[in-house]
Amino acid sequence: MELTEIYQSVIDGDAVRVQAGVQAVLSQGIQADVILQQGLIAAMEEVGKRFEEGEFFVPEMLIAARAMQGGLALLKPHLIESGVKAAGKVAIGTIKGDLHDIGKNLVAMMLEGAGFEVRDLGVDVDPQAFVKAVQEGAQVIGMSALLTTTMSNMQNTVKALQAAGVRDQVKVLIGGAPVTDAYARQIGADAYASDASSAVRMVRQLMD
Ligand code: B1M
Repeated sequence: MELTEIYQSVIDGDAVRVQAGVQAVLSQGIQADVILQQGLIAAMEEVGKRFEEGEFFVPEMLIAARAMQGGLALLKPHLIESGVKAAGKVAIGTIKGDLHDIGKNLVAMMLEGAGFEVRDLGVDVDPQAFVKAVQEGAQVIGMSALLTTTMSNMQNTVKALQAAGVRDQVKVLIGGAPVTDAYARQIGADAYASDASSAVRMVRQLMD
């Protein structure tokens, strides 16, 4: 088994083959961070590229992300053991009043695939839970909203971050179908991403 086969299996969304591949190369003595970078992360970059080019759609991206997560689960204990640092810490959630989580999960999976440590706060997330995540070390807050009726809770969260005195310790990224770049600027967020793949690009920029 070779790293290129893991790479291809992630793109194909073949979770069984990804896990078999990761196990095989680990037993060949290949280091976990090499498998992560050259197998899983490289493949998710390609998946993101194909999505942006209109070759892949949401189902293909979800299936690839799940296959990647299967491989990542096997690598995690080895990565922790070898002290490989995550690219950064992101806390993500769907805002208060909103239960839609498919897009948020996709963004979370793509961020994990890009090497970030992702804390998923779930759905219907209270502004104070985002504040707590920052106090516990999140460098980027990701908020997702699908409903126009409750998207104002994004602004309430930004205000809660300000009130708690942690706004300057964290970058805020927002997204979701009714959200726009102009809205991000209006409510004092740092960035907007229209899809999961550009969310990864934005988080990389925000961390720089
Ligand atoms: Co609801 N729903 N829904 N729904 N639902 C919408 C959003 C709606 C547009 C349908 C419609 O009327 N045409 C409408 C909202 C209208 C509006 O606000 N103007 C709506 C409504 C009204 C409702 C209810 C109020 C219905 C009711 O009960 N009367 C109710 C609300 C419940 C609540 O949240 N409190 C409700 C419930 C539900 C279900 C539970 C049945 C289900 C959700 C299941 C789940 O998520 N686990 C559901 C679904 C599936 C939808 C639609 C059909 C699909 C949403 C979806 O998953 N899209 C949706 C209609 C639609 O969008 N066409 C609809 C796929 C997903 C991959 O895309 O989430 O946009 P999306 O994520 C994208 C980008 O937006 C971006 O990246 C993702 C990947 O490319 N992105 C980010 C998302 N978050 C991001 C965060 C980022 C960056 C990018 O940074 C942090």
